[in-house]
Amino acid sequence: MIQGNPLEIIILSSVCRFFRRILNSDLWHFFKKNLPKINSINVLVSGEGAVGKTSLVVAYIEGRFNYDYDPTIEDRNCKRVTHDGLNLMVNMEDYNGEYDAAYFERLYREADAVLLVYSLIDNGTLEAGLTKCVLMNPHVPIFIAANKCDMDDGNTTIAESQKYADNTTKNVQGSIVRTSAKTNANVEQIFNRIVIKVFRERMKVNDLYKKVLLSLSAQNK
Ligand SMILES: Nc1nc2c(ncn2[C@@H]2O[C@H](COP(=O)(O)OP(=O)(O)O)[C@@H](O)[C@H]2O)c(=O)[nH]1
Ligand SMILES: [Mg+2]
Repeated sequence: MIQGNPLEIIILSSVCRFFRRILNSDLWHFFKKNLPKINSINVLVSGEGAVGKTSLVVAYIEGRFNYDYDPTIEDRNCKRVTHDGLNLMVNMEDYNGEYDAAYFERLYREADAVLLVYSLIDNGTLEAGLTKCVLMNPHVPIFIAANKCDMDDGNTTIAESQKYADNTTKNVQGSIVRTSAKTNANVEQIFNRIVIKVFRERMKVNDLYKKVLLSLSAQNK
């Protein structure tokens, strides 16, 4: 039997009910999931060894070509960008294929998009990279960079590769982009496509989300 002033009990139980309703609401779940990364996106840069993943990330962040071959251990790299008046942070996880399955799974779970890199001058790197990627069953968009285009004299047709990729998974976004970390060709463009796609999807989910982002961007100016 609860002792106390009936008015206090009524107020207390109303307050409890109010909080329970908030905790069960869709909006609460949406923010709980997205608040920690409200203005950032995680791009998993995936692909076979030596196709140019690290070089593309360095070219995107620093605008320079990474001449020293440096097998990646684990690199989390970030770049600030503005899109549609919003200040955003792009986190790139540069994946080295030697990690165990659990680690690979975590990277895929945390990713908002995958940038699958293959080398135009290394046959089989698209098939091998995409097969591993699809095995993880990612529910996120996959963008494909055909890298080292400075070395193929512009001769390699990517029509076959595109057909192969589209037949392998429906998550492939648009057309394969020919890139070169060495000449910086299309590097900014492919990351921009990823940013735009991920944020458009998020904006669709909730209008309030955009308002929060806009106010965060205004504060950070
Ligand atoms: N010519 C040329 N070489 C590249 C390009 N991207 C990477 N490389 C070279 O390819 C090798 C592997 O690059 P790296 O970024 O370490 O590959 P990762 O293992 O996929 O991270 C290095 O010697 C790079 O200098 C590119 O676009 N053009
Ligand atoms: Mg690397």
